[in-house]
Amino acid sequence: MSTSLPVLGACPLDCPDTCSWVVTVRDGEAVGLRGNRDHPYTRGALCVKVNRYLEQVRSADRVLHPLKRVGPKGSGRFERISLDQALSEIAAKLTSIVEEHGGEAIWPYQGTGTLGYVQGESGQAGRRFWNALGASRHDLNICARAGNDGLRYVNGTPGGMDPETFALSRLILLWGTNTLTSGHHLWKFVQDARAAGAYVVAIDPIRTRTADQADEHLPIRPGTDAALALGLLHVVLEEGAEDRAYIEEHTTGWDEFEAEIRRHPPALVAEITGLPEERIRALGVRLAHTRPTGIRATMGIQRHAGGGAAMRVIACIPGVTGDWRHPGGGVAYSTSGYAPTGPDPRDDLLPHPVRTLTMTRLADGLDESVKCLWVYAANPLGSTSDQNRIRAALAREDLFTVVMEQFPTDTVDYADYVLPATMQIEHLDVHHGYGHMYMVWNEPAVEPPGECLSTTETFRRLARKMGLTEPSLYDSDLDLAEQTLAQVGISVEECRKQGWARLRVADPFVPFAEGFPTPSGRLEFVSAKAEAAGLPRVAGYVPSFTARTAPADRPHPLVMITPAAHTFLNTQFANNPELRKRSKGPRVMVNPADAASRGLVDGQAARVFNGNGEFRAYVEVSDRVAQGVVAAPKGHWPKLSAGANPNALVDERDADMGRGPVYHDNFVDVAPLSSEEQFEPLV
Ligand SMILES: Nc1nc2c(c(=O)[nH]1)N[C@H]1C(S)=C(S)[C@@H](COP(=O)(O)OP(=O)(O)OC[C@H]3O[C@@H](n4cnc5c(=O)[nH]c(N)nc54)[C@H](O)[C@@H]3O)O[C@H]1N2
Ligand SMILES: Nc1nc2c(c(=O)[nH]1)N[C@H]1C(S)=C(S)[C@@H](COP(=O)(O)OP(=O)(O)OC[C@H]3O[C@@H](n4cnc5c(=O)[nH]c(N)nc54)[C@H](O)[C@@H]3O)O[C@H]1N2
Ligand code: SF4
Ligand SMILES: [Mo]
Repeated sequence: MSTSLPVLGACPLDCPDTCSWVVTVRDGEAVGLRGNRDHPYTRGALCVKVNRYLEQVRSADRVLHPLKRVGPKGSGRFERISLDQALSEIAAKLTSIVEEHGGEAIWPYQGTGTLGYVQGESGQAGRRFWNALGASRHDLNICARAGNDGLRYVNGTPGGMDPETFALSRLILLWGTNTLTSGHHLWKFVQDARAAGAYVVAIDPIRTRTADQADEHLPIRPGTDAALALGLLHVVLEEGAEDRAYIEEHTTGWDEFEAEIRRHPPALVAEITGLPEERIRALGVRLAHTRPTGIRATMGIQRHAGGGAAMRVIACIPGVTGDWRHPGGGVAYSTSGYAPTGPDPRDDLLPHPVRTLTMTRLADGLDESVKCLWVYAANPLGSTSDQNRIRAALAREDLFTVVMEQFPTDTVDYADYVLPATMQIEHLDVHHGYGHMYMVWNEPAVEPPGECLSTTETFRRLARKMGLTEPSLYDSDLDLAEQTLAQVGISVEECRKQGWARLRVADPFVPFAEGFPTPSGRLEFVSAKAEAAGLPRVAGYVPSFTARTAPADRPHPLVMITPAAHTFLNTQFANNPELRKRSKGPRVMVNPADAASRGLVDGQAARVFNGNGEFRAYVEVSDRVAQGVVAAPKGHWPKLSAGANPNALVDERDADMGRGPVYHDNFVDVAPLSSEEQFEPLV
């Protein structure tokens, strides 16, 4: 009789929750996957997506062998070649590119497919190899950068509340975040708070499933959150509820910030945000008199031209109310500020200083100076802005493109070589959740199928092929995990045995009890660093592109938001038949009035378009979006959706900070499809 073995692992996906999971292995095969009940934050539940992770692992679609292009770029026509041939030919090509054009002609385009310290984003896997070649630096700013920067100007770190302390909050603002879709484990703590009498408010242009569960929903006009924050603080001042002692002891720049608040009375803020003045006042009064108030704001809020400024002003709220004094008070954006930095990237290996290329600016960046695009754990043709221009750039015959992938994505179709990548149960890694305070271990549970290689193993083998002798390029996965854990004083034994380990912080954790890691050591309402970066000195309202464009100047009348899809994780799982079915296909949510004026009815196929391009989607007529706003979830693969997804419409334009993307800040329009244009019904 065969025996079953439980193996502890971690969900690798770009999700704040980083679940600890248990794989059941029988006869060398993974036969079960469930959440680890012992994990204090995720407590045994996975999610609708990852419950199907093993289907993905076993999918007939998986890339299991190296592929070499035989058709034109974009055709997705390949021949299978041996691993040795693939690595030899790629190594030779890399060598010749470096010799002829210099290392900077290489763009190592790493994405968020896995967040691991060993194999993925958190540890900048591969960077030592790229440094040894003198490759261009890749700025992975696609997700959270504008918000991180906004928070840093105020608090000195993007780190804030420990999300577990929301159980202690008495007012909870879920601000530009769709908790029940994009990191649902927080909900238990929200429920605990509620059981103790907390009031929960969702601030979101869309009435999401999270907003449905809140006590109150404020359908704010997109890109106007900083104005709302100032308006709420205006009411706090009217109520005389600012914490003068806290302001005095722990903040700088109050006089200037106070003046900024005074310029935003609720009547004006009602005009800017489209929210009724009475509701702004009522929430302001609650905020004034409820301690602790916990604000959960995540990445949705900062995918705008004024998104960095929005997070900056929101970060100032607890400085005024003194909420940082209390567990359960403050702002929680990401806990990545407390995480280890990961293995030393060995920038000393660089032969000379190199340029930085920006992830959000792929179409612009892929000029003639780039001779090699190396894509790993990323699917830019599905996830990056201005899809049509990326497609054109990837079609360039003299661009040498290598894609390390698990699945035949749209991006893979443009590769010269495809290298098969392992999935999480097949390699070792260690993780940190950006929505909790734990390190999570991932033990390999099964052997890689076919000729799949992990990220680290691929780069070790290439380094050997290229004759590189630097010893740190050959560090083992276990070494890299140990280097990471050592930074936070945790042993491999502890993390591995239990599957997780809490960061060495107090419980409950009150982050700024000892002061702020800013230049002044205080919370900075006014920032010299911001000023030096060409930003406003005082935290304030910067309208998004759509919010600041007068109706007469709008190229198209509707504002498009492209939020997280419940059934996918970015573009991962969008090729899973069941999840695709549950997603109800590519769709666009349109307000009844906007639908009526365009002759659109529920369920009909339509084109959504602007000057950048178009995509096709089924219309969902719903008052969950206000008139003038449409919502189209991210993640569908273009090639499974009539050739494009919402990113065909998203401008390659910078947010106000960190060159972040502007996924929720574009004008579009929607029109019915003619009968000849109908696209394939869903599987
Ligand atoms: N199921 C699922 N979970 C995911 C992901 C996924 O694709 N699917 N993606 C993961 C990743 S990569 C990330 S970064 C996180 C992102 O998670 P979230 O931060 O939740 O990101 P979004 O879904 O982009 O936006 C959240 C909410 O912000 C709202 N929003 C948009 N613009 C504005 C605005 O101007 N003001 C306000 N107040 N709200 C606004 C949107 O309507 C949306 O409901 O989630 C992770 N979790
Ligand atoms: N319209 C719109 N677009 C968005 C967003 C939005 O809100 N709206 N959100 C943005 C955000 S927050 C993010 S983080 C980005 C994400 O953008 P990307 O970083 O491009 O992430 P994915 O689209 O998930 O593609 C990841 C790919 O990596 C592969 N992969 C997974 N694990 C591994 C591995 O271990 N090794 C290798 N080699 N490959 C692996 C997966 O199969 C998948 O194809 O998308 C952004 N795109
Ligand atoms: S995607 Fe998030 S909620 Fe789902 S299993 Fe992974 S970490 Fe957990
Ligand atoms: Mo993200």
